[in-house]
Amino acid sequence: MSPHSPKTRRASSADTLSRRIRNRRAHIGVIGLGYVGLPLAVEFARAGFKVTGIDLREDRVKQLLRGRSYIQDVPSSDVRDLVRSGHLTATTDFAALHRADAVTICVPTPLSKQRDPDVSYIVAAVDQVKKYVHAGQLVILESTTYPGTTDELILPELERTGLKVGKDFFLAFSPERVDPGNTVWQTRNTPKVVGGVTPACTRVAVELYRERLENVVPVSSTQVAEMVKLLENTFRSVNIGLVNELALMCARLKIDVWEVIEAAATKPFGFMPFYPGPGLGGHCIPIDPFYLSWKARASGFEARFIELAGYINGQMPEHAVDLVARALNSHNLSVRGSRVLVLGVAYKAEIDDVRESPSLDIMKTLADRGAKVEYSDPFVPSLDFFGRRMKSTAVTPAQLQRFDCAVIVTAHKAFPYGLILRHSKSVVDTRNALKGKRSGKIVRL
Ligand code: SAJ
Repeated sequence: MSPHSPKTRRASSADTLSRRIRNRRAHIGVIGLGYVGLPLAVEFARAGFKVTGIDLREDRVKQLLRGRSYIQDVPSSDVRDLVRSGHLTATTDFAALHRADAVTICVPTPLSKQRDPDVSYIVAAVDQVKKYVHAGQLVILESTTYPGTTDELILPELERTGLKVGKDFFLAFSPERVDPGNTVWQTRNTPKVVGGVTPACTRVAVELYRERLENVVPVSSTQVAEMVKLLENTFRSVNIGLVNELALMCARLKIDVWEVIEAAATKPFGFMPFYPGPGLGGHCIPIDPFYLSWKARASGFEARFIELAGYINGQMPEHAVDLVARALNSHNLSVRGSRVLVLGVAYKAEIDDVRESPSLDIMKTLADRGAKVEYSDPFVPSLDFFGRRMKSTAVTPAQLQRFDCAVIVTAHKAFPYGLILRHSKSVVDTRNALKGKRSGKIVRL
């Protein structure tokens, strides 16, 4: 084969990049330093790569350069050591991508007000990437999005530079699988699915991740990789919707749904327990499935499970408020004028993130119906609640006695549940946190 044939030239870009990856000479850019991007940047830096994190938020960049982490799962000591050693740096300037051999995009993918995918953060990131994309560079999108985003939205923009994918630059999708607060499964040991636009794209992306991550799973295309993530999160949303509907059924049938699920979970095969709750929080499960149903609708298909699960899960905060109303009514009180303490505002236990938290919906509905609402959350000392600065109320006997009802919305381990039951007039338990406790004060979901 002549040294100048296209095959040789094509291999030279991929081989050059592979070599730079193998000898850790590759410089990695990570766009978006949130709960996905920062752990990823730290892992690549720990592997010995020079990593430049890029974020629009100057406060985050400054904190990182001072060796401080703002992500619960990333210790500040790690950031400090990696910044000191020169393996990790951060900037708001995208020009840093000029020297990047690999760029990962880890930006938010929320829903618009019309509940359609909002890919504006991806578009803004790609507008920057395409200024600096060069021969031998690998670009990977990690943000959860609808199947087709990488090939339909990113690829054309990057090829508009005249560079050819799979020959000059390489493009892949690899879904993030971060479970905030999970101390067992973290970025390094969670299997990583990767799909490239071309086989060469898949190969170099797999090689990069394999330098640090324990288990990298190549798939045949970016669409497959995009769809894998949406299946994972739709699976959760639909199953949570199923048990939430079961909870509403069991309430009418006077059956303890928690006992039903606990007994069903003894089945050693073919069953996976999910638990009812006051609603779905976080920036993934309540949102990602609607990226899939939007894409399905665009191709003339109605994703009914997704829509139905979204409807049922969306009803749960209102159901929790109805339970509070029932608890108050049993003391001849109405919601209007009653004092209610919401226990837990993070969207799930043991974390500090309040995004899309059902607690906020519950607090808003209670306040709209005239209740005087306070909250307590050991992970959230203060909260900006519809323009009102709120502080977490301490859970003490004296404080509990100030309220007509306490509602457990996020069951942090740190809550003193015995004390809460003893000193509250009534307790609504939406998380089975008072499992096994018998008291006329308790109203259970
Ligand atoms: N929830 C229930 N019942 C359940 C499980 C969860 O009501 O049985 C609620 C939670 O309280 C929370 C919401 O659903 O409000 C989301 O819970 P989650 O456990 O899915 O938490 P996330 O969104 O932080 O993490 C998920 C990952 N979780 C797990 O795999 C356990 C995973 O789906 C994704 O890797 C990640 O989001 C993501 O980024 O997509």
